[in-house]
Amino acid sequence: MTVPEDIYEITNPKDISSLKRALVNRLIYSIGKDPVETQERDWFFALAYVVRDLLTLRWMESMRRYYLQDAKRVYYLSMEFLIGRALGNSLLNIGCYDEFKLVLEDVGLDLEELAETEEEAALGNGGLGRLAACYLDSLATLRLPGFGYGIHYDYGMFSQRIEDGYQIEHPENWLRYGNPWEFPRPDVLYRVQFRGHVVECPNADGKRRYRWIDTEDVMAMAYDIPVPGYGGETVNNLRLWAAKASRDFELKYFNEGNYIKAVEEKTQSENLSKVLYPDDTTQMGRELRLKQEYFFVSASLQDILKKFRIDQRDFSDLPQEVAIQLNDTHPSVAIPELMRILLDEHQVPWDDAWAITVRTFSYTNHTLLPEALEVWSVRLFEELLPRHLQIIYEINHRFLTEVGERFPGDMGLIQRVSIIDEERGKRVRMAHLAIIGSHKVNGVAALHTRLMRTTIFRDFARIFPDRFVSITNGITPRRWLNQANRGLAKLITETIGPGWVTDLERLRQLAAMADEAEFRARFRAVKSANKQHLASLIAKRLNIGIDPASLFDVQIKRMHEYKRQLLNLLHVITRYNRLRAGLSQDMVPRTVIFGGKAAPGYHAAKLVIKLINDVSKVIGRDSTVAGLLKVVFVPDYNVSRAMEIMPAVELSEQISTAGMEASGTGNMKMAVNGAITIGTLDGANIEIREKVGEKNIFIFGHTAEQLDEMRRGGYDAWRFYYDNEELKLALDMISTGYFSPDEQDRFKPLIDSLLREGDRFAILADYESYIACQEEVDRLYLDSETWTRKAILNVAHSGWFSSDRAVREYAERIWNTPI
Ligand code: GL2
Repeated sequence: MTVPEDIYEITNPKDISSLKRALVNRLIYSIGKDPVETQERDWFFALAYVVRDLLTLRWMESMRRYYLQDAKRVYYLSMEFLIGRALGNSLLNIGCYDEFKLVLEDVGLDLEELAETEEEAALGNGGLGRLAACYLDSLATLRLPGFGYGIHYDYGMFSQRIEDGYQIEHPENWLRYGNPWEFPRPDVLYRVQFRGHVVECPNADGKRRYRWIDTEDVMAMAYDIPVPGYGGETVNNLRLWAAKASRDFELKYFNEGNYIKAVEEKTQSENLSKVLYPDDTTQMGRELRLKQEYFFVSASLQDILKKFRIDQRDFSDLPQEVAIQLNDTHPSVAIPELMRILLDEHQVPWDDAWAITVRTFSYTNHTLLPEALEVWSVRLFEELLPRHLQIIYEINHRFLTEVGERFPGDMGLIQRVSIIDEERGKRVRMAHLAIIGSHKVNGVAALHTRLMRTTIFRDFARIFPDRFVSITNGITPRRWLNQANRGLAKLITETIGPGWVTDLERLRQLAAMADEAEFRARFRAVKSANKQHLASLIAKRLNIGIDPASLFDVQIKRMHEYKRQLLNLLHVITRYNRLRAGLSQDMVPRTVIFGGKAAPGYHAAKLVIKLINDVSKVIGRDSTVAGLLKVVFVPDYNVSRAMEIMPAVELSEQISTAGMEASGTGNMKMAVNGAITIGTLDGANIEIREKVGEKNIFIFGHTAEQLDEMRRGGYDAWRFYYDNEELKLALDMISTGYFSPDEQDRFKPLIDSLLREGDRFAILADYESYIACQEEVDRLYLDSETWTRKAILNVAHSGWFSSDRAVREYAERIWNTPI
């Protein structure tokens, strides 16, 4: 059916009166509230519905366009999408922010305040999930038919409260009032099988055929969330799957007359999509997690193949029509799943099925940390996915045979590259499966990719020399500059025009402005306003006063030993000691801000949170350092908090142990917001240094190679302790209860991990150069003109870190969908 244009309620989104009418209509007819007695949340929902309406039309147009163009589709499979709040972003992307601001003013409401009532969609842990969200924004902005597939968790990332300095986790029921952005699709429903067993059936053509039968099934129901690109022309889709009980369960028990049991089973199977695992750096091998992975992969592949119109097309066309990106190994069971569908359901011969599969998939690796690499016990795999295990064995057998032929006699190689780890009680190595089943494997920064090829995946790089590529991460300038930092965005637009929002490299034009005193003053005024704003938020929410004129020194990210918040604290304590010793003349007043969640079971990381809070308390009470040093822990760090803090950062702490942070993306967000980085030669810091110039970044510490060498020669933690008086003092203060007089050995485990357990993260080795580097920071900050100049150069040279550049690279080098 064709729809006449004049039937649409809002034909011109710039027409304030029609927007207002739509808003009030939604309030009355969709929310069912009388405008005379509404709460802010009601208005928020009414507004969100109007905005969604505007998105929906564009969304349908985009889908029609893709259909007509018969464009190749890109599917981004990810267990996490850390999208955050959508209202502000959507309004800016479709270009109606100011119009809606006026409409709301008319009814006595403030848009910014209203936006605060939105629950944030925290469907991710950290960088990996946020990266997925940035890439969706870029896919839509670049007008690429790129779609996200993930899980519709009832509970996303937990909310963090700090009680007596300790992290307490609370479930975050983000769907409590419903999600106004999503369309539930009860009609888009797929069956996902688990358990059961495999039988071999004779086929008419004499070939063996396998059937997976007697399975326990769960249904996957789709929820669609529109993803607007900048400019509003293209709106793509993020489809999230929620688990629903299959009718089989119910029937079985209802037929037995056991109503309660039937309902109980229903709840059980729906638990599958209940909660996001809140740990991104350790793999626990839990059954529910593997079920979540297969659940969303199976539903997504069924959906992808349905859209490919599998029944009418030749499978060999699939890789020309479809690219599937695996965001880490979490969705890599998609490889045996596609094989299963092709082999068992469509009788495609193995070699053809395998060629199709490898050409369709590509895999992004996000970490080298061994404890984060996914492995599943063969026993669990066999129990849940018996047919997939068979297929994995066959993939492995064929692969190892080939390797054996190419590298005869190298038994060590065969063992090392096998998908099955035989050493620690048979386990399936998902990274090996992902590499073998993909045509491209990418790392997320240059160093990360190099280390991937030379360390953990060295053998694979030899076997598949062309398979490994590096695509450095990026961040969307829409959310992280245009939306988060309205002041700087305005200054930039006034200076170089608005084109930077979709072509971030244009920021380069600001480089010349760094030498102009007037521009520097304006730039400084923006930063200063942002700092004041943050200071007022901290005062309001935490009841802590911070000096907006002090240097804002910020480390915001997940709490992890390799990220070394503890090293930052050692600097804070050293600084405190120097100030108390009367050495304040070389030091600028500083506010050191921390924020980040620790995985609930990660004791060391949680203890660091407590230490930060205890140090903060002691320093806060000491009048001798008042006005010179302050430590603040901002609770519940999330996307919304990040958007408040990023614009106010002056010193960006990116101090991970070299070789351990695959890329980092907070480092990019802060640089583009005019912070100067203090960091190690790790992840994307290296590329930030390349782009902004080594004079405009503070680099310290050992390189990955140096640390490697140091470890091979035997790392002597005690030597660092005895050789540096200030380090010794700081460590002794922590371990003897200076900051925890109520429990003197509270932090002993942290100090033991450094001195007695080998200091895995080389905190002691980098202490001295970190402290020296921090002294340089102070010297530079005293010269505010030079500092500002460097900060401007950071903005000017951060354009390359746009996720538009990254997505373009994926399109050209991996998906074969050049723009
Ligand atoms: C991570 C890496 O630790 C981080 O360095 C990288 O920037 C992001 C995105 O590539 O991926 N890997 C990971 O598991 N999480 C990350 O943040 N959670």
